[in-house]
Amino acid sequence: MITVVTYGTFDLFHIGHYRLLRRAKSLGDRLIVGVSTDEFNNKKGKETYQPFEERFRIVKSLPFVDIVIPEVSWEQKINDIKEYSVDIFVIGDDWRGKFDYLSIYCKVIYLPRTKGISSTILREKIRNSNKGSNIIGSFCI
Ligand code: C2G
Repeated sequence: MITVVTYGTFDLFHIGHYRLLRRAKSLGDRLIVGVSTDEFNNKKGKETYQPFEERFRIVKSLPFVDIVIPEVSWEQKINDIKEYSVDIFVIGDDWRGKFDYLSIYCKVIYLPRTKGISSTILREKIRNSNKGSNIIGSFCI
C-alpha cells in the first residue's frame, strides 16, 4: 500500500486545494492530510478566514482523503512520515525546494499549482464585498 502525505491550511477550500488533493491521492492508495492549526498558521504568518475546526472538517469530508491530522509545526513531517510509513510527500510547486530534505525519508513531489485561485484572493473578495454593504452584527442588510 502506497501512502501519500501532504499538508496545508486549506482556508476557504477551493478548486486549487481540491485538485492538489485529488492528484496526491492518485499517486497512491492512502492519502494523509495535515491541516495547519490556527496557532501554527500564526507562526507561518498566515491569515485565515475559517477556524481550524471548520478547515479540518471540510478536508475530512472528502471521500478521497483517508486520514486527517493537525499540523502543529514545521518539524512534525519527519515523525509523521515514520509513524505512517509514508512513501510520498506531495505539495504544490509554490514550495519547490523547501522540502527536499524529506527525500531521505520518502519520495518528494511538487505538483503544479492551479492558476488563478487562492485563499488570499477569496479573502480579499469577501473583505471588499463586506465594505460595500451595511453590516449589523453578522447580518448584511
Ligand atoms: N494549492 C494549489 N493551487 C492553488 C492553491 C493552493 O495547488 N491555487 C496547493 C498548495 O500548493 C498546497 C495546498 O494546495 O500544496 C494547500 O495550500 P495552502 O492551504 O495555501 O497551504 P500552505 O499555507 O501553503 O501550507 O507545511 C506546509 C504548509 O502547511 C503548507
